[in-house]
Amino acid sequence: MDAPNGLGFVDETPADIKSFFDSAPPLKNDAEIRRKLKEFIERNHSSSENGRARRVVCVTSGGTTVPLEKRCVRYIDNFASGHRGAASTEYFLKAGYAVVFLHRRRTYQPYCRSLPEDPLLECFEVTSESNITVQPTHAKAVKEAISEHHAAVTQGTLLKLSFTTVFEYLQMLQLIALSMRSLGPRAMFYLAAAVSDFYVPWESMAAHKIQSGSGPLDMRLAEVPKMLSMLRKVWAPMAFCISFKLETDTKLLLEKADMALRKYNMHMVIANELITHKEEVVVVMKSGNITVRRDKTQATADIEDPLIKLIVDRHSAYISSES
Ligand code: 9Z3
Repeated sequence: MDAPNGLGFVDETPADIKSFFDSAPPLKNDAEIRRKLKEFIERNHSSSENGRARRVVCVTSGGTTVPLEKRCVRYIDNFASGHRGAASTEYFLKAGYAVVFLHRRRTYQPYCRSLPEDPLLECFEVTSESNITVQPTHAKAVKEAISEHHAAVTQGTLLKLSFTTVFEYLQMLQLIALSMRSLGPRAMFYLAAAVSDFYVPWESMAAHKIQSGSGPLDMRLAEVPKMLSMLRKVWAPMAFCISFKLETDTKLLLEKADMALRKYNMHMVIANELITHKEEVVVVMKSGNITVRRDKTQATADIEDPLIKLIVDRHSAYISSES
């Protein structure tokens, strides 16, 4: 057994994964993240909801960046606003789950989705020198956002952790998975973050801002090693694992989702197309596919509402089958 970053790799860790973690810049707030995770998992491990042991889901949200320079001025980004992750977090909390919300900094946050883009400036009004009030048009949304968020944080069922780069994301995912391992089948991973497929290895990255003026820039990107097999086989083998597959070409979508299901032994792969991802997804499972659609008769309905209901049902069946 060998353990870079103190994280407990096993001997059969593939070389590309080992070298990714070995060369990644260490997390700046590693000790604080570990402490928060330990407290969160310990608290929720022994707590219950409606007479059953509490379940814990790690929801990943937003896109990872790939820095092109160590003192980063430029980076490659991935499409994802974080809306799916933030909405799903709300529905998981409503269903009694504790949620580790691993999100890209400054993307959508749970309970703030219905607020305007610039909430502080639009929602509030200065009424006197020492008073600020909520504009009546936003009062309901602001009140709900504050009280529901406050309830989740004070009950200790929501832990928010943020990332920017693919290096931070994968190191944090590993830390979370290793700490959730003790929950067995009660743990779930819902991997909605859009993760970079290619990156510049830290050791071959320019230290300073890349200079222009000497013609086109040639850059070779390495493939980000696939961590889903590590998650399933080593980090948290009993957890219920759901990954997402995003494509722009309809013809490829289901085939690629099915391939991911089998190759990484996922319990579900949620297939979505870029232009319709808020309206329709296909949940791909070994037992068959189920299409989930947003209720179009209600303007404010989210697709995540029926989607999380389906997932919670399947997770319940999984827990029963494993215990
Ligand atoms: C997704 O497919 C998500 O559903 C979206 C959500 C990113 C479309 P928004 O955050 O969008 O609400 O704006 N996430 C996974 C995308 C991804 O990178 N999947 C990888 C792949 O398709 C597998 S891990 O290869």
